[in-house]
Amino acid sequence: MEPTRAHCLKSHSMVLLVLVLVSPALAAPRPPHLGPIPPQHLRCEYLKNPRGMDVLRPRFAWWLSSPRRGESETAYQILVSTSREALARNRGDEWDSGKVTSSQSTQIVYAGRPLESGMTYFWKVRWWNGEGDASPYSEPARFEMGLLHRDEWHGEWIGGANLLRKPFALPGMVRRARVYVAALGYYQLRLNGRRIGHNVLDPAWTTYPKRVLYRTYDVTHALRDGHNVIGVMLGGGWATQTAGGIPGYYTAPALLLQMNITLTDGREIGIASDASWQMHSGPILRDSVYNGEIYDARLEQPGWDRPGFDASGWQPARRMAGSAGKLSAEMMPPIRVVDTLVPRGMSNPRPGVYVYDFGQNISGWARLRVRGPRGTRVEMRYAELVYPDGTIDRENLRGAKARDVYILKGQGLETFQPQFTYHGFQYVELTGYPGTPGLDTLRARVVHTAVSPAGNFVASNPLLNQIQRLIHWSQVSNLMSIPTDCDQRNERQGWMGDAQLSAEEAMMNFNMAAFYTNFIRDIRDAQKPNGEIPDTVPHKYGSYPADPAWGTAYPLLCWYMWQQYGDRRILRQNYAALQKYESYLESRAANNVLRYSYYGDWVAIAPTPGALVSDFYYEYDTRILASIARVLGHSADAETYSRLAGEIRTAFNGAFFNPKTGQYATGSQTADALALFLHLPPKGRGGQVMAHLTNDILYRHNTHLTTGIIGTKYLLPVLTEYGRNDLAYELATQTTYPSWGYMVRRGATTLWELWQDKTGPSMNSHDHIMFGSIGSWFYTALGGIRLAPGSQGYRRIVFQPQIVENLRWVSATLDTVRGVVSCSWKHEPGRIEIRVEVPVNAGASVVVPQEEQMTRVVIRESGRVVWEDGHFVPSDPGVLTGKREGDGYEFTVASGSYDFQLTGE
Ligand code: RAM
Repeated sequence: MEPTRAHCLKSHSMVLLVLVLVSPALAAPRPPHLGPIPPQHLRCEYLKNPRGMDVLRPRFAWWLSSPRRGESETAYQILVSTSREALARNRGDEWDSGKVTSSQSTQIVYAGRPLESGMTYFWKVRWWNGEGDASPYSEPARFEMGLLHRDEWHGEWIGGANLLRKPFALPGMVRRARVYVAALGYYQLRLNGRRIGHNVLDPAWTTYPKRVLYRTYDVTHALRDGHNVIGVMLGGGWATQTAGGIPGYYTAPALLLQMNITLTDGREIGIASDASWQMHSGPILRDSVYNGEIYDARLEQPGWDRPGFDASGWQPARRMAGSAGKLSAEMMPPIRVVDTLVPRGMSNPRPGVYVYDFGQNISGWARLRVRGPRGTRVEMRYAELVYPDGTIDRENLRGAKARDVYILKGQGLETFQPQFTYHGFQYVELTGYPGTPGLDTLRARVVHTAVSPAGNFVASNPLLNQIQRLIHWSQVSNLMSIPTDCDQRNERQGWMGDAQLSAEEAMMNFNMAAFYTNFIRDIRDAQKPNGEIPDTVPHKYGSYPADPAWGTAYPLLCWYMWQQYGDRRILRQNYAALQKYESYLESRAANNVLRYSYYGDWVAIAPTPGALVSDFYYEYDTRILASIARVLGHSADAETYSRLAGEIRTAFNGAFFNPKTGQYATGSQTADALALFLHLPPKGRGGQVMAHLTNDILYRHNTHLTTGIIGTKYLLPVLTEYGRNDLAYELATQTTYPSWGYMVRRGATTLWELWQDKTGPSMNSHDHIMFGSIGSWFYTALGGIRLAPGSQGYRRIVFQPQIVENLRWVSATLDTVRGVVSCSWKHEPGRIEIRVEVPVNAGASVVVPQEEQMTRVVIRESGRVVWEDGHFVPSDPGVLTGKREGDGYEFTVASGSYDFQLTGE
């Protein structure tokens, strides 16, 4: 029984006894209790309990947490078994790593018996801390393999119609059943009248002729002894969509399906797609990513996906050529309906025309509720904007029809939502509605790849929070199995420039590891034998070879995967292809200058030569490749690439630096900022370039930026790095054109493609993520969370918040591969507080800045003095060292939470 207050008051001696028992200070030292790692902190290939993997040596990861400071992992043990029971008895019959002396808690490569197709594996892990205490084992987690060999797929590609069905009988009860589904286009899977899974717009868009992804579903409980029916609805998706003038890969969608069933008596039964399936055209008259869906409910086939249905009007399914490409497991979060929005208002600008405002620009579709006579045609048209008279403005959708049509069957309340399209919109226009619609007639369904949030940034200036919100929404609405440029017009492509510029922001705000792992493979799939990669992946729009500022997505995404997640494997897997890409760039350079360019500093206000932008990335890519070579231990290559990078640097300065004026090329902010970002200016000239840059911002442009998407990514980080964070902050919080604040003031809920609001119709998306690159600066500069130089995966962190005069506080948190990393600060005259959190197995330095005229500085950490009279005061557990550093004080700390307080006069 816990001692209660009444007990304790009984007598003095009793109080003492209780104190001795409960006070850690007085009690004899006991080994700390290490709890088991909670199941939500276990990952396999970046996923929680993944189903259907085809990585033969998957990687495990776990996050450790401990209330104690300076906690570290010194060893771990992983057990993997095919049986939960064996695992419960601590038997790792597939793999017992034994006690491995290591401080690694991520990227631990499976090294057990070969993993087999379709098998489920259970695993658990325990760890030892610095004192040698072992934690209990975690709860078991699981992972399941997909079909590892092509010959395990017994079916054929079939299609010919929107609806496909296969009745079959099972001679017994089911112990276990899995369905593996691949499609060219989109599918919805049904079994015995029930929808299977929650994925929509599946599978991911890939270069289908090269690779098609499949998903794995557990359908054990959807099957029954006796008659069963599989039903599949097919949509064209990207398989049939004409885009950028290039026709779809195929003229019709196709399905490849394999169902593997084990009965309770051990019998194995396989069902696969083939010409014995039945097909019917069904109610979807037309579906297209850009143009929406036309659905005639009168053509529904009630009961088609259940046993007992009369399929006499159906035809045998058609065999399709399908794809000869590789079948790979889809190992990233699926696209899902992640939220449902209620309209904020409804207006009736013209007779019979109703316009719903959902208050937020999103990707997805509307859900309609309607009652009315059979054959009534209701149309929903989507828009990001409205005209002053309240009608929808669709000029910026270009050729996309972006509408869904529902034709009523006339049977009471009917609900409809499209399945094989999506739209980018804030407004929906409803016409043809029988009667007067109400607010509850429409809901907006928010649809995108269901990545989980990983970061949080809040500050005392509401404008920053509004910008953060715009970034969040623009980012998610542009995750549709690939990173897209926009979600509304007839484009929605995997533009690599947009992808590379937003990747760091995305990795801070969301868990992107699995998503980018897939996209990087897509890039590799798109590479030509001479090393070229395209502007868009999968390639539809733009050119082969990519503009170098777009192609750089390949090396940069790989490198960010290493920095953010410590993923060495991705570097290894792509190294040869990256080298080929580098050789391609070399072949296009003359005298070490790479000049070819199509877009340059895209959508800039002040011009910068495209050649400068391309050559900047040539240097950057070469340098990154040298770093990758170093990580992989290819030291000769590292030497070669470093040398080449040096030569490019010299040539860059020769080509673009003006030693008289101390500016690069046109002297645009982008030109100067790019050079400064890579420290390219000749020795001793950096200050002059920086002065030219800040003058341009302050005096020529009245504290405004003039950068396009390329310059914007680097401008603020450069200002911060070179000591002008105050100016970076002014740009970040500017509210007049051009600025993020201007977008906010004009009512934006997602970021625009252009700094200008409504300009010409052709290039005027109101949901592009490119300018969202500022999001990483929020975390690294204002939030102050940075990787220590040379570190990866948040093993060593530098907390160096940039304390801005007009900002009272900031709070930034990242869920990293190692656990939670956070930094929050607040300041008032004479006082600065910084709280940080460092995960187990990590270490950090905390730079506590000082206000300019402060004297007699005292710094406390959790109330204990750590700096006084100009000296570090050791005593505080966890705070290891302290020294003066620049304008501040730098402390090194071990893992744990710290609360620094600087006071001064
Ligand atoms: C536009 C895209 C994209 C950009 C390219 C160059 O069409 O929307 O944002 O990367 O052009």
